[in-house]
Amino acid sequence: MQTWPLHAGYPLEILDGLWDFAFQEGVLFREEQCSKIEFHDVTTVPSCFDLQNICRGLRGTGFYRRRVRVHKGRIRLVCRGFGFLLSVYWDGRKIGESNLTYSEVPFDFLSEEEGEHELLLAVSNLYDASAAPLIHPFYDFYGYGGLYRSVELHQLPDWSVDRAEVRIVDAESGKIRVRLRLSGNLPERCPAAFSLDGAPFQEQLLDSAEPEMELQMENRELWSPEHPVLHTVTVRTPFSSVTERFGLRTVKTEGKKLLLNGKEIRLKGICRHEAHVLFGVSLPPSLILEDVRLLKDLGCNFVRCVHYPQDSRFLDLCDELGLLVWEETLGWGNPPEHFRNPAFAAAQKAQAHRLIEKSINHPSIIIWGFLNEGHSNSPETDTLYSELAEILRSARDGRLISYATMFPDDDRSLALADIISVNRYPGWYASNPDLPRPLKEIEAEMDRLLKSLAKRGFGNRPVLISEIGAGAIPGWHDTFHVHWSEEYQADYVRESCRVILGNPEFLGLAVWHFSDCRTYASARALCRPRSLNNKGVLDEYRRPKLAYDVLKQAYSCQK
Ligand code: ADA
Repeated sequence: MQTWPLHAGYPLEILDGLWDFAFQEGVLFREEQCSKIEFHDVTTVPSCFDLQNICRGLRGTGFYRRRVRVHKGRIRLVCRGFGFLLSVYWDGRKIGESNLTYSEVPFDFLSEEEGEHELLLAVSNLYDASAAPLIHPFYDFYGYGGLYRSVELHQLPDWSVDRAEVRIVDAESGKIRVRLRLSGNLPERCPAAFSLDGAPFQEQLLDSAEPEMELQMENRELWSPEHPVLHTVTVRTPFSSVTERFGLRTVKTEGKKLLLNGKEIRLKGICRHEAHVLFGVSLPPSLILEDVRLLKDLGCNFVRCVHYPQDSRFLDLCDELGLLVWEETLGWGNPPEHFRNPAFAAAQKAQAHRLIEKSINHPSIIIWGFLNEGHSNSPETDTLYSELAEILRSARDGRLISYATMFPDDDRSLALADIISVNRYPGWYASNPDLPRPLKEIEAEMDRLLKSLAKRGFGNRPVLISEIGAGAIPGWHDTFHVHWSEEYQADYVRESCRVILGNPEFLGLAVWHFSDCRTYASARALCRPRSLNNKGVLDEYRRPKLAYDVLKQAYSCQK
């Protein structure tokens, strides 16, 4: 399915559909395997191979093969999302590899001949800290293998305009700066024409080393969750054109407040893994749309996209239907030893750059995050935390930087964050499980947290509770409202909203979690029944638990 931006002027094929497929268990892909593979199966792209009969739940390498017909010249293959380690072969020749699990990655190369060619993609879902350092088996979400999202084949002209990145210079007056990303054999001066919101094209001659232009919008309507007004800019060059969609809006903090278009806004949010038990992390478009509708129905104005870069189709819909978004790099509870691994740091930084490139024009994204619950109280994490904050901040695009910490009392990097985001589960992972009223822990912990942050000098920063929640087994009811009952979860969500939204010291919250989703049974047998993280207000098939209506009620009462 096509997402923004739209490309024109050259052939672009989306290679979704049936591909030849073979799977080798337990084997991390090696070059010499390539020619010896026998293909007896087929699979669909996109999908997770380890959800399919042939290799369900297994770890190894999946080989995808198909033939494509192309011109002689520049080719770009775009893989919009895969896990974990991808190698790309063209007529048996390696053209690239990537370990940026969940990122959108382009591979540029030359086709020497016009005609049919063999494309082979090898994708491994084996855990390997040096080859695929971003993902680890202790993460609390299932690591699926495969080509999760579409693969695209761009037959590029001699030179092309690939992206037009829009920076808002002044939202009120409608002044924007458009920076082009060009590729190929560029002339020194690029003739270009641009059109805003479909108006007649205007010509410009650009310096290809600095292809930037400042433009003035006629229609200056602002984007907001209530009025998600979107604009377009089309940039035409002699052989290609690109149309980007964007919104005019400002986001900044003022003391403890978040201002959207100059007005204070509080965040009523939820965390969402892009996952479903039947589809893994390869969601069909109808389900993505349904998820966005459910988020709107809940009364959310904010979604924290956990814990990796998300499908552009979801982000497109957040732009269109008006949801504020937090998007982050892949990470989960990473300990100091990961920070000592240069491959981990390099992949994190590369993924942050990819995040910017992919998502730069989404007005819905207001926060860029990284490294969920990394061990940010350890000195060994300092460097990478500041490097990631710097990369994301350098995009200078009116977004805020944050990361979810679980060490608010001794976190070393809080000064880097525009918004202090804390994950907390008082009364669920109760400090005193014998307490007859564990829900009381919520208010006590929130008060304690604010005091502790103030004591550490962060009393004047916005504070977001980036996770809070309780598990419930769908359909399990209990008159005592004990842990795991739908009743306890509903009480928990009600109390969390009362305490957090009722206290203006908090910017808001993102309830953990949208829907139940798969994690590992083995390591977490005692706290992850059904092998799912059961803290969804919806179950794994998007059926509401009691907490759904409670949350909806809490969010609809709060302006
Ligand atoms: C953490 C983590 C989540 C999830 C949650 C839980 O805060 O960030 O991914 O694991 O805990 O359910 O305990």
